[in-house]
Amino acid sequence: MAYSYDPQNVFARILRGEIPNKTVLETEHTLAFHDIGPQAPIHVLVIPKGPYVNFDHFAAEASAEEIADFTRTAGEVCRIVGAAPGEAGGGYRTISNAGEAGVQEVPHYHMHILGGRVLGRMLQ
Ligand code: DGP
Repeated sequence: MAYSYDPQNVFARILRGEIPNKTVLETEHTLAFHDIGPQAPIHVLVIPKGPYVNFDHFAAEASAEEIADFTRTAGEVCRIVGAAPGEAGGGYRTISNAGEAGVQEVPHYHMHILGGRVLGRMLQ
């Protein structure tokens, strides 16, 4: 499948430094920052720096190094923001919306990390 990446999407602009962000953690291949419209007390977005539109694009075309970096960074973010399940009030949910059915707003792959309160049982 051929994926088409829009370099003007808002996360590409954040990565280029054209739009400010509240960074939680940055590595060689990954950036994690607070969501502009948090849906929970903890709401962090984790994005690869590479031009991938969604999870299946990232999974298909990112290098093993990028995937490992992304995964380890996301896990580290959970600990940094106090959402790791072993901590008091800890626990979190990860979500990645893709495409029309997933109601994806920004066409640059991102993982939402939500926590800081007891989340609803159902996905919406
Ligand atoms: P979605 O594509 O539906 O998975 O969600 C995109 C998320 O990106 C949404 O929760 C709001 C967030 N967002 C959109 N624009 C900005 C921005 O300029 N800065 C930050 N930090 N977050 C943004």
